[in-house]
Amino acid sequence: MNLRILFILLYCTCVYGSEFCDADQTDNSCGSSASNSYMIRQKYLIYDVNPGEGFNLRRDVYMRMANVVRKLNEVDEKNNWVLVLPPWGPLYHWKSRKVGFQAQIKWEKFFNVSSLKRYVPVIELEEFITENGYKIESFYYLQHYAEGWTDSGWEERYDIRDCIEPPPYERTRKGTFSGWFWGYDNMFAEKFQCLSIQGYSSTLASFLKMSSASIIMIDRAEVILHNDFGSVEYWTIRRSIKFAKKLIDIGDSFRKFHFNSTDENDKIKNYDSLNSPIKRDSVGGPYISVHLRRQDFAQSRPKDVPSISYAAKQILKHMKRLNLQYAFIATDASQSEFEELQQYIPGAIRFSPSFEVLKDILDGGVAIVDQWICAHARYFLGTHESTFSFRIQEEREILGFPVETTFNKLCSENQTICTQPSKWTIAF
Ligand SMILES: Nc1nc2c(ncn2[C@@H]2O[C@H](COP(=O)(O)OP(=O)(O)OP(=O)(O)O)[C@@H](O)[C@H]2O)c(=O)[nH]1
Ligand SMILES: [Mg+2]
Repeated sequence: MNLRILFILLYCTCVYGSEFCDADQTDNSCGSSASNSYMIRQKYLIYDVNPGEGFNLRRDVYMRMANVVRKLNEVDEKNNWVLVLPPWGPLYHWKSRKVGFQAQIKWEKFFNVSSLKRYVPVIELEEFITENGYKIESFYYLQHYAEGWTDSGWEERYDIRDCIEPPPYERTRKGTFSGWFWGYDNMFAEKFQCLSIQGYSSTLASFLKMSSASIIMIDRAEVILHNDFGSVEYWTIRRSIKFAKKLIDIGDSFRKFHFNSTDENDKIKNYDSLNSPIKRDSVGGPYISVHLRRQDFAQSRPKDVPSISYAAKQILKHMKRLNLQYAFIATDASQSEFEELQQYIPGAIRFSPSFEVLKDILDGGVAIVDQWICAHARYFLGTHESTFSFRIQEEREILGFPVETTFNKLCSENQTICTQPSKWTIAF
């Protein structure tokens, strides 16, 4: 063994414990005994996000994690990495109590899982448990650095560190770690560490590549940044996130019934490819769509979110200019707020599912149907910096709408300057 390898092995043992290997190590002494040069081992990355984050930011974190697994599969020839999809719920905004407790929901309820697999291997947590049981070998709780940036500013780095805040996981009497695993009480981690990290999907991939564990979980995955926001890769991942067919069908029926809007009538393209260029010649249905974010968002950002009457004034102005009779309103507004809006705009319509439909598609499904209908309109107006609005803008990009019909927002009467949203377009 030459000195360099000896040094690296000592380094790995000291810094990470014996579970880590030198990334370049080629013999089989590191890792599970099952691993040898003829066998590709299955490795799993499970992840979770800060419990306070909403549905739409979580979808963005999925993209960052999908990219981690994609990168691992590109560089790690010995293992086949699979991303485990964390079940949905409970989420703060999913308040329809009458449909029961909205938790442990599979991705297939909202998304087309076969389409996700076009970018990266994924498996639902429930199926993962059926196949592999409840044990997580290594758990990393992501955090920033206690001391902040270094003298040279922000730089890419990672280190196992003491936890800055007490994490919501506890050592059990058996020496394992328990915590909130989406309500799966039997789940546990054998090893638990806090990982300070500043970096991108690739940074996390470099760290994970060195682990010999087969089942790894990270929490607070939102700490990781996109490698290249808005790049070709970004849009390839984004385009693999298609909605569940049932939700698309509900959205399409609504469009047809209320606006006689079909892809054919409205010259809307559905690009199947994940990376083909976009033509931007879709026309969209004969209605304006608006994402009118209320509730917590309106309360916490009174300077950015208009009153109902001021929102109505702006919507009407655009309807007149575009010669449109109908306004589809996606909103979390109360019924009384919506009725107030309808007094100003008689052509305002929202999607209100029957109890049977709501029970089936849940609050997450209603949000997706709202986004789908907004995405197919002739013109879209969003709410300032709402992640819900951003997801609609992306959907419209994928459908090939002209940029000027998408990146628009409602202004608040409390703003002196109302800058329109950044144009995060598919450009390649
Ligand atoms: N059905 C429906 N639900 C909505 C609408 N707007 C907000 N919501 C609900 O509120 C949640 C919004 O939360 P986020 O996904 O965090 O988006 P955001 O709060 O607008 O944006 P950020 O907090 O900046 O991330 C959604 O997931 C929905 O549950 C809407 O137009 N229609
Ligand atoms: Mg939110």
